[in-house]
Amino acid sequence: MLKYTQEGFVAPLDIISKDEAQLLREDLENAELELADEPEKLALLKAYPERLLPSFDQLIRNENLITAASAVLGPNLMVWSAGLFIKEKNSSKIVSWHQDLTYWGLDDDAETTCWIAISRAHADSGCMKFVPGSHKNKIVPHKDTYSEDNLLSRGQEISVKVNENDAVTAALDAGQASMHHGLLFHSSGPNTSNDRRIGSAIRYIKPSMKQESGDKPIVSLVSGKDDFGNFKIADAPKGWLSEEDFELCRQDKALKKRILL
Ligand SMILES: O=C(O)CCC(=O)C(=O)O
Repeated sequence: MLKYTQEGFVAPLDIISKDEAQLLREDLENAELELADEPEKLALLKAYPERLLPSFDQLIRNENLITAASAVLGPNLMVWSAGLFIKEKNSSKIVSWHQDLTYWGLDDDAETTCWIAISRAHADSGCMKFVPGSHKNKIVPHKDTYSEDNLLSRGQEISVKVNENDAVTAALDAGQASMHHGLLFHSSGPNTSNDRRIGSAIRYIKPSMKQESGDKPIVSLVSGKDDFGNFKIADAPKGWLSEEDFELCRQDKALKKRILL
């Protein structure tokens, strides 16, 4: 993991086959269809696929992902979030330059994101771009742009100069992942292709991390053990889109709304 230490990311990592990624996509798209008339539940599905679909619960526990995340964080791993970043075909949606750990209210940087492509994510479909070595910065100033085309909730953006020429494009085929440090400068452009770009951003943390507010959001314990009790460990989903799991997600969303910066 020398490259990760020096540059703050690695890509691409082969995680699952294209066929397995296609099965996940079908499961997700069936769920989207099922919830087409229920926007509140659809939003929860996008924020919490691993809580609502057993197939995504299996994904966050995938051996290849655990091996990659363990190489930087050690054997004990929790998943703090696995939200979906979806750019519809021919969409102008982007993600502005940002550092993930700016907003999450976590007390340390023992976190890594494995972003797994459920469909192809190349430059034309708006894959991520990383500035190598930028994770060696502390958190730099960000501003809220509230730009409509931004997939981030408030259009958060780094307000110091980011040199685009230094950026590296992380193209991924379906089933591949990138892994990036929580302080790395990263962004992504529009999807000019004729297919949806779907990715799950799986945030692995060490159990020693905690929310600065002292609150305990729900997490999945996916490897090893928790000796700290800083988070509420949730069970695997009760079923496919179960009401009980929706309720758990609702409660967690309300908590995070209060504690995220
Ligand atoms: O999906 C994207 O384009 C951006 C995702 C991202 O910023 C992240 O996973 O931290």
